[in-house]
Amino acid sequence: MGVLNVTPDSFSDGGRFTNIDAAKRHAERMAIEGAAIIDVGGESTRPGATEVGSQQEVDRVVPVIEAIRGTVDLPISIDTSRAPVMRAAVAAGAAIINDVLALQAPGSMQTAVELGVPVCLMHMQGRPRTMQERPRYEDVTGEVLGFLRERVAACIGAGLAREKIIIDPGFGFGKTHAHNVELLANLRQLLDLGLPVLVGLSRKSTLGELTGQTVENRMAASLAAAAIAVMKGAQIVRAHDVRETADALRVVSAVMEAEND
Ligand code: YH5
Repeated sequence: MGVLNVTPDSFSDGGRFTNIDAAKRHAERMAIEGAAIIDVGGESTRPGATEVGSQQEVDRVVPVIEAIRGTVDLPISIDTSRAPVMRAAVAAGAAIINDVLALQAPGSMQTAVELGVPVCLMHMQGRPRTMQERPRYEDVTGEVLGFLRERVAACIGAGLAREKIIIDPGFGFGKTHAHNVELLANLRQLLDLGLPVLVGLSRKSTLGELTGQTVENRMAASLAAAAIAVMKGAQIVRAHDVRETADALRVVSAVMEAEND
């Protein structure tokens, strides 16, 4: 899954066109480099990020989805928690909902059920603005697994087919660096739910903490983390550096396929 961040638009039509065109070219590049899904996001979920309105989020993502739908032959996921954005994005051509709030926002569960597309349910402790203040767990992996089990049950209860659910432990979302490392080490526990696991570790601050590298110099750390996650059973890897991640995961896949019994 290649990350396509839709940056805030400039006010001029010229600036807007340039942003949409740049996003389109980036999506095309990720497709060539081996992405299987393009993840379009119009609101920053980074710690401390300020929220934009739903309409503003729609205005950012819809033109980009429309622009890439024709030219890139890959499923597009929409990284959003808001029902109106889910509706507009799916109407524009998105085929997957990627929700860091696991369909807990008002109206989002019903909307996802109605839209009938696959959904990624992610774990987060707290909410983006404050989630990194003092994350606390008795047993991080057990608590993440318990939360995801409850959300999966709630979604199935609301009418979403089990076959349409993907789960994600939410690295960096209300977790200390130690929590993130523990969660990655114990990722196999999430396979208990019998659903595909998606991970997003690319460039995240735990990798900065482990290596001392700035965000633009975390590729090697991100590739190591992606390889570990897939060896522990992850099926989808959300990544910024698609070509390098695809190469790293080709090596992992070959070794996994060669393992005896
Ligand atoms: C995720 O894990 N993450 S947005 C902080 C960084 C670097 C990267 C510099 N959306 C996930 O990528 N969706 C995001 O520090 C996601 N899983 C799913 N399903 C955060 C991000 C990032 C944040």
